[in-house]
Amino acid sequence: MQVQTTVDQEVKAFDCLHFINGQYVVSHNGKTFNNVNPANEEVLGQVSEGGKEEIDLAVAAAKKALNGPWKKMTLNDRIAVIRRIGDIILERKDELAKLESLDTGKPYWLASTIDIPRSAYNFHFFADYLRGLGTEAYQTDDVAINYAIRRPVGVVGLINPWNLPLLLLTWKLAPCLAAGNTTVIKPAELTPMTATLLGEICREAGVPDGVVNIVHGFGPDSAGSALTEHPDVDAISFTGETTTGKVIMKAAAQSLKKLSYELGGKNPNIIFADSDLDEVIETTLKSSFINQGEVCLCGSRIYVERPVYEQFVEKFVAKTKELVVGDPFDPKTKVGALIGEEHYSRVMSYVELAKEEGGQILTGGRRPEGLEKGFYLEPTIIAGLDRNCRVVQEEIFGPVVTVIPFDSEEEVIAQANDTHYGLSASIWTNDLRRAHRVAGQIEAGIIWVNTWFLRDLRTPFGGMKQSGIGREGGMHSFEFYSELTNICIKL
Ligand code: NAD
Ligand code: 6OD
Repeated sequence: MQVQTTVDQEVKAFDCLHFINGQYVVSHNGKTFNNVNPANEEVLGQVSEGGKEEIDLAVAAAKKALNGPWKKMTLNDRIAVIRRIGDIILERKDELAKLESLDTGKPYWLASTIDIPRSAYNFHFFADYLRGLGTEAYQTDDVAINYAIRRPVGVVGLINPWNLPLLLLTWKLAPCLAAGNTTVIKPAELTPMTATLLGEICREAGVPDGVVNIVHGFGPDSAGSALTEHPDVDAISFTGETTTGKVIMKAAAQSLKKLSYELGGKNPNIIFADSDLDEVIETTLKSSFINQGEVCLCGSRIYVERPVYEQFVEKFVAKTKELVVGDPFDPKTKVGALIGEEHYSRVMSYVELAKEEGGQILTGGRRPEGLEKGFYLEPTIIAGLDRNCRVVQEEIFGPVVTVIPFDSEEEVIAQANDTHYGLSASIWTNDLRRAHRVAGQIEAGIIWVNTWFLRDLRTPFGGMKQSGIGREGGMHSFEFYSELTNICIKL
C-alpha cells in the first residue's frame, strides 16, 4: 500500500512475513491478520500469523546457527557486522521512521529524531562496548589462579512491546548478538513493519543465516507462548506488561529459562516548591505526554508541594492545552494517535473511572474535535484523587496524568512508594541534600533529578518490585546475554 504523507516523500507499507534462516516466509497455513494504521484506522497490510510451527522452525535455525559461522567469526569481524547494522539503520532512517510512525501513530518527527537514531546507536554502542569487554581473574594465595571465560547463553527469545518498537527491540538485539547468541524475535503484533525490515538489514550487514529469526504473531496460544515454552530456548528477554511477565514466568519455568524483564510502571514525578517551575513544566509536558504517554518511564503520578500546587496546575494545564494533537506526519503535532482500538477503550475507561472515583478532569479526557477517525485523545490532567484510587494505582499507558498536592518530604516519599511498581521517578528540587535524601528512599530502578529520560547506555536500566527483573545496559546486558565459566588452575 502506498501511503501519502505530509512530509517530503511517500512510503510504501508492506505485508509482513516471518524471517527464518535468512529467508522471508509465510506461515505454513497461510494465516494472516490486518495491520491497522492507528492514525486513520485503515489497513496498512497483512501480517503473517505465526504459531508453534514457525517458532519450531525458527528455534531450530537459531540452534543450528549457534555453532556455525557466527561462532567462528573473529572479534573484529563481529564488531564490524554489529556496527554495520547500525550504519544501515541510519542510511534507511527516513524510511524506517515513516514506517514506525505509520505502525504506532507516533509523530514522525519523534520517530526520526529519537526511535530510529537511537536504534542505530544501540548497535554502535555495543560494537564499541565489545572491544573493551573483559572478565575477571583471581589468584588464590600461591595455590591456584582463577579466570572466567564468557560464553553465549544460546538461543535467546526477544519479546517486544509496541510503544518503541525498533528502539526497544534493538536495545535487546545488539547486546544479544554482541555476546554471540542467536535469537528468535517476537515483535509486537501491532507494530510489525520495522522489525520485518530488520531481517534484511541484518542479512545485508553480514549476519549469517539463522542467527536472527523473526516470527510474527500474537502472545497467548500463539507465537509468543510457543517461544516461551520451547525447550531449546535458553533465555527470554521480555519487555511488556507486568501481567504478561507473570504468564511468561510460568511457561519459562518448564525448562528453567534465564529471564530478563522490563515491565510496567506508574512513575512518580515529585515537584518541590524550591524548583524552577518553568523548567519543571517544560520537561513535565514531555514526561507526561510524549509518545502519547505510551512510554513505560512516563511520570503519570505528579506530586506537587502545596505552596506551588495551584501555580503549577494553572500553568501546566494552560501549556497542555496548547499541545497539538493529530496527524502524526504534521510537523506541528506533539501528540499522535494511541496504538489501537482496544488500548484506546482501555485508556478511556480510566477517564470514566476517574470521574466515578471523584476526580476532576482539568483538561482533556475526550476525542479532539474534527478527528473522527483514528485513536486520538486530548492530553488529560486529573485532580482530586487520592492514593488509593485505581486511577492513581494502575498503569494507564496513555496521555493521562494525575496531580496531587503534598505537604512534607516524608509524606511524598510514602505516597511515591505506595505502589507495586518501581520503575522510575523524577525529583525536582534545587536543594542538593534533599535531592540525595529523597532519591535514596524512592523505590525505583531509575531516578532522575531535575530532568527526565536522560539516558547513558552504560548505566543500569530496569525496575524494582513488579516493574522488572534484572538490569539492561552496558555490563548489565552482558551479564544477561552471556554465561561465565570460572576456570581454576592449581599452580
Ligand atoms: P504486552 O505484555 O501486552 O505485550 C508485549 C509482548 O508480549 C507482545 O509481543 C505480545 O505479543 C507478547 N505476549 C503477550 N502475551 C504473551 C504470552 N502469554 N506469552 C508470550 N508472549 C506474550 O505489552 P504491550 O501492551 O505490548 O506493551 C505495553 C506494556 O509494556 C506496558 O505495561 C509498558 O509499561 C510495558 N513496557 C515496559 C518497558 C520497560 O522498559 N520497563 C518498556 C516499554 C513498555
Ligand atoms: O532508553 C531505553 O533504553 C529504554 N529501555 C527505554 C524504555 C522505555 C519504555 O517505554
